[in-house]
Amino acid sequence: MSEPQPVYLSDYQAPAYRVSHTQLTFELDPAATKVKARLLVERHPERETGLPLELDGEHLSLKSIALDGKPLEAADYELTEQGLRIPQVPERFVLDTEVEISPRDNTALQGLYQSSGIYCTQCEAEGFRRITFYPDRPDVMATFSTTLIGTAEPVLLSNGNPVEKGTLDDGRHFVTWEDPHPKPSYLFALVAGDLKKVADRFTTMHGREVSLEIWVEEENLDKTDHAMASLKRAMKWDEETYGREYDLDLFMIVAVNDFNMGAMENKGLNIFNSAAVLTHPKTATDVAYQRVEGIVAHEYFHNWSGNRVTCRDWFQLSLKEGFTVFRDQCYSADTNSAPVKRIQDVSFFRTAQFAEDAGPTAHPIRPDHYIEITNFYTLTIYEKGSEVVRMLRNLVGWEAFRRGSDLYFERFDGQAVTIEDFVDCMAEASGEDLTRFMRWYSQAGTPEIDAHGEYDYVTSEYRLTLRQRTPTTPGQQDKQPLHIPVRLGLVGTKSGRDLNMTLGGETLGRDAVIHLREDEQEFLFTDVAESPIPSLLRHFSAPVKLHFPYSREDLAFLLQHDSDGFNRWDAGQRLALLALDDLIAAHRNGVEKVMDSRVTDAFRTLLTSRIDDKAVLAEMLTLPSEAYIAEQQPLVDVDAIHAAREFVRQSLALALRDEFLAVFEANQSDAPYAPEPEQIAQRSLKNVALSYLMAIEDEKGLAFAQAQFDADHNMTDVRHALTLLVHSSRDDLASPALKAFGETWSHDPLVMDQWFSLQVTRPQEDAVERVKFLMQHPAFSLKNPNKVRALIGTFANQNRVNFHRLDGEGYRLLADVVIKLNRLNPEIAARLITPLTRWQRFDEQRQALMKAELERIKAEPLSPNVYEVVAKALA
Ligand code: 0A1
Ligand code: ZN
Repeated sequence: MSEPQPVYLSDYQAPAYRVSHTQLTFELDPAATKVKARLLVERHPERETGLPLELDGEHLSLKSIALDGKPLEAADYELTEQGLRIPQVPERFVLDTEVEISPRDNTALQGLYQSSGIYCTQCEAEGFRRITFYPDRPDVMATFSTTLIGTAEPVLLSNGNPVEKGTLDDGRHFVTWEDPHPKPSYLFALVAGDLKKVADRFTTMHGREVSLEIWVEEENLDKTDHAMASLKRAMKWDEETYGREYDLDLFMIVAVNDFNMGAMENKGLNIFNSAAVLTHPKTATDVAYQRVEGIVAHEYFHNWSGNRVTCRDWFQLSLKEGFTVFRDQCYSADTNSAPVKRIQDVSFFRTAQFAEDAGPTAHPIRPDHYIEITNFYTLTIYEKGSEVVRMLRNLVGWEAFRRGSDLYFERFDGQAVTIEDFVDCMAEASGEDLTRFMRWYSQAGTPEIDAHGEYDYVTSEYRLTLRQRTPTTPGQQDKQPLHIPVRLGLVGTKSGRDLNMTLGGETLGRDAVIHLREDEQEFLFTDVAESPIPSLLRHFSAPVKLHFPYSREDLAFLLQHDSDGFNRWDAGQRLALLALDDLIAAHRNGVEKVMDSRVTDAFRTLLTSRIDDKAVLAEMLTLPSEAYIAEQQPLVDVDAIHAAREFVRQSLALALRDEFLAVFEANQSDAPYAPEPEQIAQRSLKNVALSYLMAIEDEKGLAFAQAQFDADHNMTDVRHALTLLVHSSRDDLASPALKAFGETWSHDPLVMDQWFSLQVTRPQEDAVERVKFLMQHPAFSLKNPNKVRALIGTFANQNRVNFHRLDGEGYRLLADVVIKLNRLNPEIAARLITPLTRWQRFDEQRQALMKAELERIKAEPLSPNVYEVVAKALA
């Protein structure tokens, strides 16, 4: 294979031809599906006449082709690996093609494929070209009419509304669907197979009735309630919050077992990874319930932010994804505990997105080139994109933001647009100058702010200096200063209250935002009544790293007194990190580890003071993860980090055993399971307490864990108890529990995913061997992305001590899987490599081992997906 070539944003041109209407007919067959396409094509008004027609097409076998009804001769067109080219076409014409494809053999899960016998499609980003010859780019928008012909299958679904159905002379069934909304090919979908539906209704803000349907395999009919309830809440929320109403008579969700991502927003026919729809108290954890709610909302919200207004090209991906993630985060915050949602989102973001931004695949929210677009469905495009939209909302204020959003949807309805178009609407609606703000979209890397402050007792002035720098990233040496909104308060060291802030004669109040726009700025607060400790970057007001020389006493103080719940939590995290730093150093130097009593005292206060929000308390009692601790270290020492964190957990458990016991006992409940915020909070607090007790394998803790497993009340509790047993040294308890669980749930793939994950996160030394052993399990399959993620992905990303084993076996295992998957499913293979791409962060010995595995992968004949990631990692 020749080296794959990048595509550049700067090369963008409007398409030479556009398609006004697309008519498709599918004769479904596992190995030989016939696809007939009739395209109504016309020259793009902005492009010159006489250009050739170029259609994308991959893995298609062309059976016939005709232009305006006349079959084309072989000399009239050219077929290549990438598609079909007709050098001479009229200004307007009808193109008919017929191709054959094999859904059964499609293991890449892009285009038309089969999942557990069900036909389904995934067309974003460039999957439609595996279905028929087409200008497969988002700025070509057409109305679609689709006829599905199936042998025995009565369920034949596509976008829009069903307009005709019946039986053909040969006994086959057909259904014709019409989608009146012009859409790009990536939003096309079809589903056919033995599925059952759960139906409901929604009345829109203007009184229109919409049928809601969730289609699943029969055995999952009892697992759709939560997704349906979430969908209705999301529809209502989008009307109330953004004034967005649904625009078809029918909205369908389909659950499939084999899916590369979480879900897909195809117009009127969202296709979901079954893991992102199905829930039942006995099979899904609280985390899964919340994930389902968020993803159902996310896909639904795309109907406007993505479908009605779409992206001009794939460089604009964050236009729809950043905005839609922001919308789903706000929705989840409104329906659950807002402070906890923010803590969890930020905690994940700072661990995973910061690592991406600091690694060899770092890219701006709007990249300027790519080899394979599926590699760009990243935390940067999605989550950092959302943080930037959040900053916009905060900069202009909610009301102007809403006006800007209305303007955006009105002005660009039915069009394919750019990130500038979106930001321009916000600037227009608010009157703000957002020119410098746009740099957030083009500059990669996480900005760092070095802050320091000085209080002058004589003048009562507080001088805060902020300096920003963005580290260089691959291909981007020079960084410009960004516009960084810093939300802050000055907490009085005497009163423990937020002090009034006056800046340049202007009263800001007790909680305000200051704007850092230059490399360095000084903020002089006057009339500061007492010496303050600054509480900076409240609510994580910008996606940056903030350095401030807080003492441990400062942090303990903020943990108690900060009026901002988010920063109170963050003060606790910073305090724990400082203690962990010392312990990591002690471990490396072979010195005895000593627990910092300030951390123990802070935890004691938390455990004994009355905090109303139990979910926030549970977060505060949770130490930073090993991955997040690693993020803070100049060089990652996985063993020292693990040892230090375990030492802190055990020291806390020993010192506060009775307090943890009391919290555990006070929060047990046998109320019927409900995925409601109060219950979820109570369970998480109880389970955090149990984790501490199990860190020292306390007798009572062990008994509680066993009893919680045996009680079999709900999956959250069962899974947590089982995980604690399996991660303990008590194989006598763990083995029978694991066996019983595996047997009970062998029929349920989503529960088996959890069974795999909790075993391969075991800290014990045999983890690599266990992964290999489980790969032979009948429930495992390399062809199923959920299984690969549950077993291999979880191991490589969450079992840090074992993945980074010094004999290199963890790395070798991952590389072996990547090499196999490269042929089966390049998209999943490319994603799986991530932990190996972070080799620069480790010691020389591990660096060498990791690079050797990357080189071994690189020597294979590679898909563009894997090639792009490996080439960047080794550049
Ligand atoms: N647009 C979907 C995510 C998605 C992207 C690519 C896919 O296949 C390659 C599948 C789904 C979303 O944001 O939910
Ligand atoms: Zn999305």
